Amino acid sequence: MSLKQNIIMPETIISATSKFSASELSFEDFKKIVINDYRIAFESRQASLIGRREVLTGKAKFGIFGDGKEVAQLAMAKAFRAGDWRAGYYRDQTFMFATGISNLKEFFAQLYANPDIEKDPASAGRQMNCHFATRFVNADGTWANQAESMNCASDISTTAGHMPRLLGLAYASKLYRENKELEYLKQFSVNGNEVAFGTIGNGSTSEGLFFETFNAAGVLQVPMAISIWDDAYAISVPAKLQTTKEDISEILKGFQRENGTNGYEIFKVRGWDYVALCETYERAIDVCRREHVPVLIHVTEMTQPQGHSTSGSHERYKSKERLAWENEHDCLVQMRKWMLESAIATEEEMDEMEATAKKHVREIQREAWNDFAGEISEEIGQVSALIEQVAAQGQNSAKLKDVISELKATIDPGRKDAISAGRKTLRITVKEKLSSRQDLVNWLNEERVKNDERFSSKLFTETATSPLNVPVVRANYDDDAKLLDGREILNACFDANFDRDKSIVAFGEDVGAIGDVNQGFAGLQNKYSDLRISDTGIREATIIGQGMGLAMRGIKPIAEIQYLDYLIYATTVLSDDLASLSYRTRGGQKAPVIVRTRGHRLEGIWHSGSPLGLILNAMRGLHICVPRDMTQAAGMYNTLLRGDEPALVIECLNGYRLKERLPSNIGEFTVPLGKAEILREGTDMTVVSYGSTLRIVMEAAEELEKMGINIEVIDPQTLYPFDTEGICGESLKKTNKLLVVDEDMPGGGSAYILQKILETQNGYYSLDSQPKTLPAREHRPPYGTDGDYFSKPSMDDVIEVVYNMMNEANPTKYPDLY
Ligand SMILES: Cc1ncc(C[n+]2csc(CCOP(=O)(O)OP(=O)(O)O)c2C)c(N)n1
Ligand SMILES: [Mg+2]
Repeated sequence: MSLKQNIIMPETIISATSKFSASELSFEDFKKIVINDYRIAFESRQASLIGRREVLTGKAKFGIFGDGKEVAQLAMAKAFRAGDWRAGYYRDQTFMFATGISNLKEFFAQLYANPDIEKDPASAGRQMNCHFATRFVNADGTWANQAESMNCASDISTTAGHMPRLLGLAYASKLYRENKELEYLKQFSVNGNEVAFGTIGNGSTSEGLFFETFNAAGVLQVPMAISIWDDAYAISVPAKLQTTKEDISEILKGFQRENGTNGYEIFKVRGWDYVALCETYERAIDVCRREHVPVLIHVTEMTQPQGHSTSGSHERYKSKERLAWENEHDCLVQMRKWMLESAIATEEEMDEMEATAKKHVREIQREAWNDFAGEISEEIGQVSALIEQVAAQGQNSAKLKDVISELKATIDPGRKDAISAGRKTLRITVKEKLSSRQDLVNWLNEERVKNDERFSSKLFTETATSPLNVPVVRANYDDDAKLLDGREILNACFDANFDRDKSIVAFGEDVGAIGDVNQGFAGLQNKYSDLRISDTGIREATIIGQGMGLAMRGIKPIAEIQYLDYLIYATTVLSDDLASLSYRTRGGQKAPVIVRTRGHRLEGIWHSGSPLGLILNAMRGLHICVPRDMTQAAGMYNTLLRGDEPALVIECLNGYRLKERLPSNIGEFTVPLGKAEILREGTDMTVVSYGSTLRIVMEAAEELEKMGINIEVIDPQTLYPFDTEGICGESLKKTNKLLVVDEDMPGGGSAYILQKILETQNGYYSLDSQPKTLPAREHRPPYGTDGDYFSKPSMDDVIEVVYNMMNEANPTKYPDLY
């Protein structure tokens, strides 16, 4: 029997890395492919070894690597096609090298935190090493062609945090396959044939996000392929303390699809068995792609040759026996052994290849370091020369010489050192008027602009199609405009938008069949199909993830969270993933999800929340819209659906049955983001409020008028961006008094507004009395009308706070109330 017959040659080896068809593949060709695979894995291992050393010698700050996981990733790469997606975690460098999505040079650039997009396209130095991403937003803001490229959603460090988004990436393929109206979006999909590959560590499967995603994908039957890299540990905590029965695929067996049921195809394979891995991936991905069935590939017996990360050593917590077992079952050791036994290469050939690979990786690492350090060294040179000139011209040359020598003595200096030396020089010479000092100031100013771009840019993608650039269209009203319930106004708005743009979808709990709990979507599923308006399980985190994945793939999702109080269940996805996406890729990726929810006062502890402080602090990177009524909400949806940045819209829970006039251009008019509106002009005090408290403030204004107090009421409409024209600050110039009313906790949303008005808008300089906030009490609102009255700001409260501020300023005119 020939060797060729002895060796099973998986189809995937043939199709992924060569043009050959199975029948044409000779043993020589096969050998070449395997040897090339081994070289990729070996180079990847070298990158891990060198990477760790670079951290331990101080050139890089932290390192986490894919050693011990290489061979499975070769197999996964073979099954990966153009148009496919990966959402994974920090162990996947070998997959990235094998597919060509990334390379060694970029790997090292990111390790050093090189802020140049060209050098680290994944994150421009913003993310820790092995956090991968492809850039699918072009420099001009347009979408790259995703159907033709291999795609990688930007990784995050939170374990399992990427899973909800993986669901959405897979769900997009389902919509592209089943909804023929989407065929015009050719740059995103070819008939939904794409698979979304996910990777996750064994320990991270303990997270709720993993289980939530897993179940949702089984329900939705989406082409999602989850690989679990199982090395039996999660840092120091062994499988025994992580997973029931210490075996994740064993306990997930109930998800296996059976005749006539939905569910998964589940595979289990050892992480050092190259042939079995290639076969498994070929079979698993084939069924996933063709049938749109989610698959689980549990890859066991993986190792960590260097331990978890550079933060510690695994000798501390692994037994000698375990360490010895890991040495023996190292996937490279096993693959090498198999190659020798199968006569794919001789020992000498392997040795030679390894020596060349080692040298190659070393060279690339040096180049990456020189790229990074070279630029900084130039800046050090520039600042040193400038400081030298200041020293030569002024009175402080001795001190400045120390600054320069300290700078020059710094080992592996960063930009921080250059800038800090310049700033120190300015402090030392604060009393000197020197032209050279001005040169230094100019240089620092120029560098500040560059460093702002490097380190602080692109919280939003800021493309030409940003919602901030959507033209303002005023709402028009016919003379006989209908007076409708607020929910009907929204319904008309959604109807018009779904009709206009076939890529819009909406989903959430009770959104489909009944058209949401307040009937904003009533009747629209029947009209537009359940591919566009659909129900989901009770799974807030993956509702947002579903939205994220869709939005990344060119579909425009409205992802609904039933009540604002339940947004907290989705906070990890909103905060860690969605809000940081543009920033962490420096504008290379976007996910314009519109999160729709309803909140503020209604009834009880979990249906009356208004946690704007939490939202504003956790979700910078989303626009935060707080419409006072449904018409304003409709205008905001019209804006957001024409833009391409993520946003949260919080409708007023108690506003759906209040009557509003229907604009004749309900699907067209837009409410611009960041545009505050003066609802009532006044001269005595500026009162800023938003959402449900605005109506109370307006009612209080009537009463106050009768008491001779004339308040100006301003609705910022969006809290992020906040009043970009400074209308609040301008108003203070007239009234000199400021009150902010909301129903968040003290120091929450109202404190944010104070900071914006007093500091950003310089409102402080216009005040003649202490600015005040009138928020809710520090506990959540109890159930019932009295619970609301005694814990949230009431009309009485607003009147009294305003009156007392007037009383303090002029007690004669406004005597004590009581
Ligand atoms: C939400 C969250 N909790 C904790 C951590 C800290 N942490 C980083 S990696 C890790 C272990 C992950 O183990 P596993 O999923 O098995 O992956 P492995 O590193 O073993 O490949 C932990 C606890 C984190 N990054 N995110
Ligand atoms: Mg693990």
